[in-house]
Amino acid sequence: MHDLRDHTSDRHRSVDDVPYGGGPGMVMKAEPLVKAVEHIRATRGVPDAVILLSPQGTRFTQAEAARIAGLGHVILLCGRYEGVDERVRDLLTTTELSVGDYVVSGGELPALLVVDAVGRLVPGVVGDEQSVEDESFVRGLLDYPHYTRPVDVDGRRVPDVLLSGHHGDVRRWRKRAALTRTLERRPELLDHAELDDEERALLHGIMKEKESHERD
Ligand code: 21W
Repeated sequence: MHDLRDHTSDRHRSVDDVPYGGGPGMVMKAEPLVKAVEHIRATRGVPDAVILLSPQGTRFTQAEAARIAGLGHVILLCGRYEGVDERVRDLLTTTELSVGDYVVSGGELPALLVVDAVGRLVPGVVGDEQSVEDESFVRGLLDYPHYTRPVDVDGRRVPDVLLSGHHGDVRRWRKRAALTRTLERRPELLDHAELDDEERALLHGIMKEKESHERD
């Protein structure tokens, strides 16, 4: 973490100023960010990416997390106020990322999301590597429902198939449940999901069944 105020030269250690052309709010000054990145280059070497967190960025996705996880040295720049001086983009930034279409007060929490999502892709950070591989968004589907003991919670029972011990049936049930959920909640994900032959067949069946329900 680098405090931008350590890279200011005025008495008030200002990191923001009024916008040229007028208007509400304050703008992050360019020089503290430029000097902070210069300090990091001098002490830590040339970064592989300088990422500006901003509402104007392209969407941060699992694919982008995987790309960043393959880099060695990454700087995340966080803004506050109305935005950062445009020359920070021109001079420093290699990538501009948004975490979604909602407003937060600054880039710090978005940066922590990036750190968390990227960090867990670094070998050794998550104990169980398999769980990272299988993950819903890696394959482009929502996850299937999970259950643990006890079998009955307020009369809601665990589906029998999960107690059956038939591993093939369990696998198919989970695939079907993941596809059903994705179709119901996030159908746009299916446009890009990597489905195997069995999943394609299951999805076909689910959609057929849905059609027949819609008719009656
Ligand atoms: C929020 C700065 C809103 C400026 C049009 C013109 C980083 C963020 C941020 C922030 C405004 C991210 C306006 C998703 C986010 C971030 C602070 C603009 C009004 N509209 N991902 N002026 N959402 N946000 N204010 O807010 O720095 S990544």
